Amino acid sequence: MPADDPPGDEPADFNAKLIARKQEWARDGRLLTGTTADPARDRLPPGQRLVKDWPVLDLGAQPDITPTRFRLDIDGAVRRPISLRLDEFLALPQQDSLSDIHCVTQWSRYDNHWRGVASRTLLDLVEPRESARHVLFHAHDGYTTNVRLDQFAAPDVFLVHQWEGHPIDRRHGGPVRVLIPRLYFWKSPKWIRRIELTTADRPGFWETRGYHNNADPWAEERYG
Ligand SMILES: Nc1nc2c(c(=O)[nH]1)N[C@H]1C(S)=C(S)[C@@H](COP(=O)(O)O)O[C@H]1N2
Ligand SMILES: [Mo]
Repeated sequence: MPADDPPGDEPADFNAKLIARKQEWARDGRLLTGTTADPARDRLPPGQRLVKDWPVLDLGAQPDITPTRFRLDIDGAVRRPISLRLDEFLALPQQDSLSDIHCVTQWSRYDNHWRGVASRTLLDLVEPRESARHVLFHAHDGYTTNVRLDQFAAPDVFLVHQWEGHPIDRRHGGPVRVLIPRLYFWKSPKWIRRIELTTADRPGFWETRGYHNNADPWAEERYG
């Protein structure tokens, strides 16, 4: 652990060794195959291998978000900011979805069954301003990650609370995490706390540590 408090938004309680190793990977361009693939034809992105289990990866804090502690704020460049309790979130229209996971550390997992609220449903509630172009996600462990608003608004993007018919457990970001299946999985924050719509792009935790801002697995946008 660093001697000084981490600045600003950064996690107070994180795995410094893991972060240093992943930053080294980015510096060295580890795992790059130098090829690209067509998502319409190639289900498995370049340089990925399939796993059957579901690995756990995070900064090491794994906060315990009880229903009492749960809050989901969606604010920033919106006309109607909202702040939802867990019961209010669960009372929104729910959808089932099926998608694959692609993690930048090279594992992919096919056919995950999810249940949750579509990003579209949430965006319709908050009414983004015309100036809104980007999204910055803030999680309970201090983690942040950024995507473009059109990437968040895609029809396969959900805030999920069930995986394979069961509540998502704490290690995987329960009670509620974001799911953006067509980007590397670091763009899918666990223990989501706040979704901030912005006019300017603000890079998140890994994006400021050598990881690609866009993170398309088929273009192998691992680092950059
Ligand atoms: N809040 C939060 N979300 C996070 C992370 C994190 O450290 N904190 N790690 C990201 C990374 S790097 C990955 S690969 C995935 C891993 O999710 P999993 O542990 O459910 O497989 O979560 C992403 N979302
Ligand atoms: Mo990751």
